[in-house]
Amino acid sequence: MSSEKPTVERRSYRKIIIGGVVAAVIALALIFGLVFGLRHHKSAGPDTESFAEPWNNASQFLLSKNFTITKTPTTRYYEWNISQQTIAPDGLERPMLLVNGMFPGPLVEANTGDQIVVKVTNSMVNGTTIHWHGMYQNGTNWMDGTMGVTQCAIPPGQSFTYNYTVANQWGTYWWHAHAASQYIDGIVGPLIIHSPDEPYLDQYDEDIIMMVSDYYHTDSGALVAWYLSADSQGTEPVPDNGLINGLNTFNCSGDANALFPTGFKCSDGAPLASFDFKAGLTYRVRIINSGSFADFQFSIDDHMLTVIEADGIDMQPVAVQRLPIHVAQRYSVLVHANQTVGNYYVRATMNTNCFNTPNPALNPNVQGVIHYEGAPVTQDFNSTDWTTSSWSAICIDLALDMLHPYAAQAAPTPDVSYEINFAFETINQAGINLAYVNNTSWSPLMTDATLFQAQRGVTLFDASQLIVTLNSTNVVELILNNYDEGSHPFHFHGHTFSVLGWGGGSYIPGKTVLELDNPLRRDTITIPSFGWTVVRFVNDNPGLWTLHCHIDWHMEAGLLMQFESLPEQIKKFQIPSELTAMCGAK
Ligand SMILES: *[C@@H]1O[C@H](CO)[C@@H](O)[C@H](O)[C@H]1NC(C)=O
Ligand SMILES: *[C@@H]1O[C@H](CO)[C@@H](O)[C@H](O)[C@H]1NC(C)=O
Ligand SMILES: *[C@@H]1O[C@H](CO)[C@@H](O)[C@H](O)[C@H]1NC(C)=O
Ligand SMILES: *[C@@H]1O[C@H](CO)[C@@H](O)[C@H](O)[C@H]1NC(C)=O
Ligand SMILES: *[C@@H]1O[C@H](CO)[C@@H](O)[C@H](O)[C@H]1NC(C)=O
Ligand SMILES: *[C@@H]1O[C@H](CO)[C@@H](O)[C@H](O)[C@H]1NC(C)=O
Ligand SMILES: *[C@@H]1O[C@H](CO)[C@@H](O)[C@H](O)[C@H]1NC(C)=O
Ligand SMILES: *[C@@H]1O[C@H](CO)[C@@H](O)[C@H](O)[C@H]1NC(C)=O
Ligand SMILES: *[C@@H]1O[C@H](CO)[C@@H](O)[C@H](O)[C@H]1NC(C)=O
Ligand SMILES: *[C@@H]1O[C@H](CO)[C@@H](O)[C@H](O)[C@H]1NC(C)=O
Ligand SMILES: *[C@@H]1O[C@H](CO)[C@@H](O)[C@H](O)[C@H]1NC(C)=O
Ligand SMILES: *[C@@H]1O[C@H](CO)[C@@H](O)[C@H](O)[C@H]1NC(C)=O
Ligand SMILES: [Cu+2]
Repeated sequence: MSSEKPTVERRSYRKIIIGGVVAAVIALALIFGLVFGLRHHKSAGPDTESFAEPWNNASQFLLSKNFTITKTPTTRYYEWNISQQTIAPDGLERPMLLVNGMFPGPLVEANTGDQIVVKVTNSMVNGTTIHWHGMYQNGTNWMDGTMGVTQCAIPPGQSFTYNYTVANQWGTYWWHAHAASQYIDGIVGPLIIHSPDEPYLDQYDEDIIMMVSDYYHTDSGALVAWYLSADSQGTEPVPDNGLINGLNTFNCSGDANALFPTGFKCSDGAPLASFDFKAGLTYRVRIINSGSFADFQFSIDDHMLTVIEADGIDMQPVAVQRLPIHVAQRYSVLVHANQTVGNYYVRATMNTNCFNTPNPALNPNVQGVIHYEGAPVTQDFNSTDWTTSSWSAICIDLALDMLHPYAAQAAPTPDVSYEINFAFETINQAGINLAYVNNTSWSPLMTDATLFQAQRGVTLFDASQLIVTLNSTNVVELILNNYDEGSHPFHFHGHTFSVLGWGGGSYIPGKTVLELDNPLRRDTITIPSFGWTVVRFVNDNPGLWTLHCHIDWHMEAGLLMQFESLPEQIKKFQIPSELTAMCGAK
């Protein structure tokens, strides 16, 4: 490869042309309003004790001490019904796509070795799938839940039962729809795996989840239609708000100035997520970025965060004041409740520098509340942000040399190395901006899955599918080159990869210094703006695995490729007939 990047046209700031689209969205909003009979949202006010809404199960984010962490396997059985319902996470009522009427959706909690069985009934108008983000699915690739890759969508009115065993992993994961842009509309939830082998089990008293995400008031289908039209000129939809565990407040007068005004019914003063702390205890806080676009900087006023886990891999402890967390990444941090009894803000601040345009409705400073036992119950208090650590103006991960896995492993030596280049280009006459991985812009197969094709022995896939076939169990190196001005959080299904290095500019093989002794391992890594990232993985998990940007708008624009791992083993898969039958169903 060359040591210099070719010149790429920058996606400069572009003024958004919304005109007709806004009108269309408002019309859509009115239709939703009429059809789904918006109810009046009663603001719960500042009282932290009464913030539970019927659709928000706050208790599931406080992991129960009654859960037995054991090596004796069991089956965890769940029944889910996904439907469209109108709720108001931040006070503004909008139709969302919800599992069992809950937002965020139900917690899945299990031990390593357990079987997870989830019967999913699709009561929506569109087909859907559920992906278990970070699960290896070793030997059950067809349970990965990736539409057009490992299955066809579960048709409206039908059910499908996901059924897989968790092996060789524990930690903080999540699940989400992996069909079109549906997860943006609410189909997300936490997935926590425990094990008696976890190294930090005896170092905390309580275990809690904080899901942080960006949030849109407009149905994602309408936003995708705009994004993939010439009107957007490649500018991603910018969120209207952000949420912690599905909650935040919104200044309703902002809706009129939003990039996409909704006109929906709205109440000011919706409550923030609140967490009760007891002085002297230590909390494991599991932070999950379940959003679709924004990179956050996470902090808790006056409380240090000791990072102990990244994407399911235990880390050697490292203390930070602020933690950058990009889309689909997870961290566990230990927090000592050792400050004066009082109230403290949790801050999840969106890095708006990484948006191409402002959204006047957006307050990027998303907050939650840490309420110490004995302090007044209020959401109106003064605690101040850290002043001793600076803010990263660019969207990048924690420096690589800060994160070292607890179970040290040297980087595996590669048998094969692939260069993979990606960029956004406006190439077609319609002026639509699409994403290309080595010149292929992905779009999902709608009536087949590449896994099923591989099983049938297909070797020449559709031109919309960039698939690298890996015939043998060996170590694969990927040199990922980002020819775009944005940074992109890339997720690899079915694996954790070792991250040997990343940076701006070009990677020069043999010259750029890589971390080989005990590199970071995780499943989602941010590839910097006009930069590179080198990862390696062991190709020992048969199936069709996607490697894609987890900014959902970018995946919709085609920023996805696949690996066909061990095709001879794929041919021997016993794929349940219920799964293949869904490809024909209408
Ligand atoms: C709320 O979460 C808890 C803990 O996961 C669970 O036991 C309970 O069934 C949930 N309630 C609802 C209404 O989903
Ligand atoms: C946990 O177990 C205790 C004792 O068995 C019981 O009293 C309590 O209700 C349980 N808590 C939950 C959340 O199930
Ligand atoms: C799923 O939810 C929808 C909407 O609430 C309801 O009409 C339907 O009966 C539910 N189906 C099942 C199988 O529970
Ligand atoms: C997947 O399973 C194969 C065969 O049992 C095993 O050799 C391999 O180590 C497993 N990989 C992972 C990531 O668990
Ligand atoms: C899940 O799969 C296992 C085999 O891996 C099977 O024994 C079990 O019956 C399945 N459970 C359901 C509910 O489908
Ligand atoms: C159904 O899918 C279409 C096409 O992707 C999309 O425009 C629409 O918004 C979706 N409807 C719902 C309710 O999600
Ligand atoms: C909401 O925004 C309006 C317009 O910017 C402003 O006048 C008002 O003070 C804000 N309300 C609150 C509660 O912040
Ligand atoms: C509180 O704990 C943190 C470690 O999490 C430590 O750095 C800090 O010094 C402690 N502060 C007090 C007041 O004990
Ligand atoms: C917070 O500080 C402001 C400005 O110093 C003050 O007006 C306000 O009363 C304080 N609020 C509380 C709850 O202490
Ligand atoms: C991607 O393109 C580069 C440059 O042409 C080439 O060297 C590389 O082999 C391609 N990678 C794949 C996976 O096809
Ligand atoms: C992509 O296509 C362009 C134009 O056809 C060509 O110049 C370039 O080399 C291709 N890049 C890759 C990585 O294949
Ligand atoms: C993988 O195996 C197939 C079938 O034997 C062969 O056609 C192909 O060239 C092999 N690919 C590589 C990269 O070795
Ligand atoms: Cu991206």
